[in-house]
Amino acid sequence: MFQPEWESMTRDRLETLQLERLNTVLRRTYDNVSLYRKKFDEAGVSPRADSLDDLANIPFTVKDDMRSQYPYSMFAAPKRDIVRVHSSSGTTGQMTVVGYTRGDISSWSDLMARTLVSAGATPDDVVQVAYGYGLFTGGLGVHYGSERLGCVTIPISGGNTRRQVQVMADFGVTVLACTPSYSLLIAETAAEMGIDVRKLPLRLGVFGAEPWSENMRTQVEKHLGITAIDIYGLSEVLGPGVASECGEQHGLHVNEDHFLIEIVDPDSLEPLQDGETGEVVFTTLTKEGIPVVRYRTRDISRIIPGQCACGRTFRRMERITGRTDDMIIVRGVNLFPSQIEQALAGIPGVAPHYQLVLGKRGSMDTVEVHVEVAPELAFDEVRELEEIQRRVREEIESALAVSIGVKLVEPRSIERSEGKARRVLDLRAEQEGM
Ligand code: DLL
Repeated sequence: MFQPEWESMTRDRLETLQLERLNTVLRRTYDNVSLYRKKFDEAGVSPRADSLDDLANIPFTVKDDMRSQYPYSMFAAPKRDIVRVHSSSGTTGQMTVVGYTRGDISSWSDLMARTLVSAGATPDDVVQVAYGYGLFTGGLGVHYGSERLGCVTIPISGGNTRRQVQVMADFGVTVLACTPSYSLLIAETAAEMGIDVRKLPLRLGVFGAEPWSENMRTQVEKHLGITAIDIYGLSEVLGPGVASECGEQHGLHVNEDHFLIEIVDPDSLEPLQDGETGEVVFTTLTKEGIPVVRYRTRDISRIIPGQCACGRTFRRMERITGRTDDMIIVRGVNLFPSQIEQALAGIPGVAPHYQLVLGKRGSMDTVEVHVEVAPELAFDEVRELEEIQRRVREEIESALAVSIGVKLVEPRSIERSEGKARRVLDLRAEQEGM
């Protein structure tokens, strides 16, 4: 399923294909979705591109556009052609619905098979799909790709972590698919059950759906004894299968035959060059049910310049550092939870479990990092704890140029997640006026 005829295309051929597909999508959205027709007309642009550069004149699409069209008005295919819906996982506000035609499900399955292959999976693998099944795209997305590749596919979904461990051990699981934070909970639970995951046949993890740092990867690889691969996607654009790492573990190849990627300045919205960091914007090139044009993801990344050693020519997106809406501003300094995670790297005595707690003192916003101490450390070793606390504070200050309160908390006291971890706990509304 490595498809060199697609994945290793020359830039010229790829751009010719992209332009052809882009024109089909522009026409399709203009003709079938009133929101796009209105946006294009108001901006005075025709649904036609003579070159890929013309994309820069086309209006963006944002989450609120999708919300305003809830549930079905963004669909570009008649309802009788839609065979599946999913929904975005946003925790606040109106949810958004995305629809897939039979053709969409087929290309999604192919893209997910491609994702698994580039991660290093083969039809001989046994894949435990511990992403949630349901409206979330993770479970069914990976499931269809795994079946398409021909793996033994275990649709266990998220949760019931002891059973995850049992199944992993009994069924000879070789590939685990879940969020990176959940993989650590599975490893912790296995240890409690007296099972050493590192001694099991498990060899590969396909992890995504939440931001994670290089440090977290090191922890996951160490605790599970596997290679951990980063996979990325979002429901508005497809679900998983938009971009993923190859064995080089150096950037996520964007499936550029199906998606156009742009990086734009989040303030001016001007397109940025390869190498420059900004907001990721996608245009789908093959979706039928719900094509999107210049969708602003709010994810922050950059294109890594240059070719990958694996032979794929699709450009690589650097791991997502955070989302514009997860960004915290502390005394004028912008920071993302994943930067804190990275700063905790290599400090002995702390576990990779942390949370940023936002509060209020009077009218002042406060922020404090809660970090778990490693289980092997005695929590009553006051001197040692003080020393760790000092180091954490110093590391954060030197990496991020801002000083933040640090509180060490007991092992396992930070809430574990079976899906996306909650890295920011916002208590400001509760503490208002305290
Ligand atoms: O999380 C799709 C997915 C499922 C991706 C399984 C990978 C694996 P949503 O629920 O719509 O879709 O959330 C999309 O999650 O905009 C990012 O902010 C974040 N995200 C997804 N993958 C990664 C990743 C799925 N590898 C939102 N690294 C996106 C960092 C990620 N953030």
